[in-house]
Amino acid sequence: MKHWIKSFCSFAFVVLLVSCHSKTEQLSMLIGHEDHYLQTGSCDFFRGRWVHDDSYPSYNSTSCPFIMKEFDCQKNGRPDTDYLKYRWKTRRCKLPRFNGLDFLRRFKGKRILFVGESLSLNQWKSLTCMLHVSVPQTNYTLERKGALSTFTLQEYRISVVLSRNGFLVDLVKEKMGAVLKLDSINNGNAWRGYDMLIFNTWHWWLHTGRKQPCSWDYIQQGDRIHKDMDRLVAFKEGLTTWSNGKDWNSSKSTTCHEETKPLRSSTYPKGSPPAVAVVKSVLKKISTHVTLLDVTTLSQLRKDGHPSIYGFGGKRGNDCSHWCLPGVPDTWNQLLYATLITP
Ligand SMILES: *[C@@H]1O[C@H](CO)[C@@H](O)[C@H](O)[C@H]1NC(C)=O
Ligand SMILES: *[C@@H]1O[C@H](CO)[C@@H](O)[C@H](O)[C@H]1NC(C)=O
Ligand SMILES: CC(=O)N[C@H]1CO[C@H](CO)[C@@H](O)[C@@H]1O
Repeated sequence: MKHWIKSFCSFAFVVLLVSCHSKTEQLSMLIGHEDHYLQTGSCDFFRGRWVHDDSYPSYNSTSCPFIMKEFDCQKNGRPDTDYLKYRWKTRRCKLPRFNGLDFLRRFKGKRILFVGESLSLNQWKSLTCMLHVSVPQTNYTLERKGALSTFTLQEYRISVVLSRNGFLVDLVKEKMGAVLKLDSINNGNAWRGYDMLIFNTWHWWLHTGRKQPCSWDYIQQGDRIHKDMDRLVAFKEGLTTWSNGKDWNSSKSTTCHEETKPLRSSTYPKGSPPAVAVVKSVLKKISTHVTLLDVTTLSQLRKDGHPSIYGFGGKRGNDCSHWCLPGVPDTWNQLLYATLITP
């Protein structure tokens, strides 16, 4: 267990592929076209810096009854609180503050699906908490069926759903073992019928076969079966399959421990993980309503935002992959909201 967590930490790069697609004209207009993916309107929401703001956090974890233990760093005994008080400040333009009530009114009747691994869980949980605290008197339901978790606010007929899926492309159990099929995406059938899809994949691609219970033993590329291959190449291929199939996409990453302050700069000294370039190159080739929520850099700057020893598993865990809530994923959702409401 300990060993697994360690490798998890050293592979802390993650690409949060966020893409939105929708059946409705209103949403497609909001989301725009392919050349839109790096910038929204004239404002690039993804460049800026973190500034101290005493009006943050925008909610207290105690007011979100369904927050998960692994993200509730304050409850888990994290002694410092400064990390809660940062706001993402964009260059040259104003980023709208997240307004849960406005979100619920605009997207009344919509079904929103997050697809991905545990960072999707982190973002999904953040969004459901942010929506709940904006209408605390409104009844909600939360149910889990297999890999699907659904948060519903009946009054607004809105569902925010999480589908746990590490690779997007298919992972199939065969006689020889679990095969990751770079060319196959039957998974995608389950994504139909949603109004908005938000994808996130990457860090599972870095794990080797036996380390993870839900990982692969072989990778299949066309007719060829590989015991292993260059992960970035595999990632690109899987992503291309996904981009040919349905709708999606964005990015995000990290490393931590005893970090209580963000980096003050607006760029990350070590640059972006190579997966980001892969995502951008795949995205360039696609033409539907996909927006990249390019949150990699802004998250890399927040080395203070991880649970470290105040997450799942406590001192033995040292989680440098996920994020405390309230925290950085709230900003991803603020950016999602800003992207959706900006013409
Ligand atoms: C959250 O609320 C609890 C209980 O009201 C309070 O003790 C705690 O200080 C609050 N945390 C923050 C960060 O404001
Ligand atoms: C919320 O649920 C409770 C218990 O099921 C019910 O009594 C109440 O009327 C509901 N409130 C609203 C606003 O629907
Ligand atoms: C899987 C998926 O939706 N891929 C989409 C990615 O975006 C490209 C461009 O929008 C679409 O063509 C794909 O359908």
